[in-house]
Amino acid sequence: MPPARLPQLSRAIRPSAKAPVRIVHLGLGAFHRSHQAWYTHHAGDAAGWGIASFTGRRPDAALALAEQDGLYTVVERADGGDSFEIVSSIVEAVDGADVGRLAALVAAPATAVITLTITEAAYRLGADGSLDRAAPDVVADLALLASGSGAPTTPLGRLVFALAARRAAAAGPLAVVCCDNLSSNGTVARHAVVGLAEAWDAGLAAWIDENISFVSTSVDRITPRTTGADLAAVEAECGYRDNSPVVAEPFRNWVLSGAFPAGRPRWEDAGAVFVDEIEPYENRKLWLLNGAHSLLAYAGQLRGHTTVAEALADPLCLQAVERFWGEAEANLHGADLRIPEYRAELLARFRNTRIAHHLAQIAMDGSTKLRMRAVPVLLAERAQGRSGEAAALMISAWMDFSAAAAEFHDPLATDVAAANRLGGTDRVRALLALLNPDLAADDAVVRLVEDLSGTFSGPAVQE
Ligand code: CS2
Repeated sequence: MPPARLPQLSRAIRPSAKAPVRIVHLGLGAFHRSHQAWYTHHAGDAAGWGIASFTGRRPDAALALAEQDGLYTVVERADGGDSFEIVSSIVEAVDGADVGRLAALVAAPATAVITLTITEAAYRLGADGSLDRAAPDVVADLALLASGSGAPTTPLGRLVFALAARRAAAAGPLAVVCCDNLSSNGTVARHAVVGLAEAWDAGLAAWIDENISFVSTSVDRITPRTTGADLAAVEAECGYRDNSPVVAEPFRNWVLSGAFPAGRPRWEDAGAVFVDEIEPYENRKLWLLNGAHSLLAYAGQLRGHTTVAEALADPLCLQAVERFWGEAEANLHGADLRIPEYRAELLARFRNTRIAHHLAQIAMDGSTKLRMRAVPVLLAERAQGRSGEAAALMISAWMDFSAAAAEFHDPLATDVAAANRLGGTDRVRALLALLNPDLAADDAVVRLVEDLSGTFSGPAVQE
């Protein structure tokens, strides 16, 4: 007999009716399910907080989840073994292209929170940190919004469209909670959303500014892409077929800062922390965890490694990470940051060989990520009269990788390819300009980055 599928199981595990939709999410992917949906499932008042989760570019994840009534298994993968749990906070899984449904839900007075995991690149920030109104998809969405002749296709275009519906319905304020790995992510989201709205309808932009609270958060849970073997493991252990399980490490962290004018779930019951000042926590996570990830992604692949754990076992990569952490730490200020413990914990998390976290996945969208992970540390080091060599090495590894990789996914891939054709110092300067114009104008930085080229490849490597 084939194993029972999750829809059959759903009747047994949902104690009563589904929770009402009070949260709308954009970016239905593995991380959303291992993080925000997990926290919502574990909130003390979870019965009152259902999530309607929308996909980004493709409908697939929504279709698979909808077939299972929104239910899925979280496989918590520790060094010592797996544990399995069914999460039921997603009550509606929707194709992101269904902008009508998005607008209806955002316009509903019961909706109190909109969470976002739309990727760092989706905020369409230029190297100066403001919305790039010339980006082709931003231009296309603005044309669609202005003519009213079709639905926007970018996550922010869809969000602005849906907020216009909330304004028209006079449904009142709510909170937008940015869960992407950007510093001051609430402020970034506000600038991007208001910037887009302004280019369409100044009245809407003013309404958003007054009524929408943009909450900043630091989110953390390593969640590699689910594989066929993970589906088989769930089936073998749990006795049912789940076509959308998600695998994550046991560690999780969520720090939030900002107002929730229409309420929120009791995420603190699940371990979320609410703070007044988020920047030190954000930078600790972005620089130490994500910074090391990006460094390993480029250095590790140049050295022939595939996963984070493999790269970290290479002394040259480990040394580069430790040095970068040294520079980052010198610029992290704040009480209770417990940096030595945090670093030790990170090494243990990265060394969890049961989590196959692929470097190729982390390497994507490097131009956007490095602006958050390497550039601030390098600028801070330079401002204090130091070289910033370890942060410069991350940038140099990214450049080497961009020239060598068979596949290079990046919103600026065309500009990166054009810069790579220049060669020599011009190439380094042009690539740096894509990350930060000030760095590109600093001859000492350009020289340093150029000199570091080749560190992770060829015989010139010094250990
Ligand atoms: C990673 C993150 O892909 C990446 O860029 O650095 O997804 C990282 O795994 C998460 O932020 C961990 O919380």
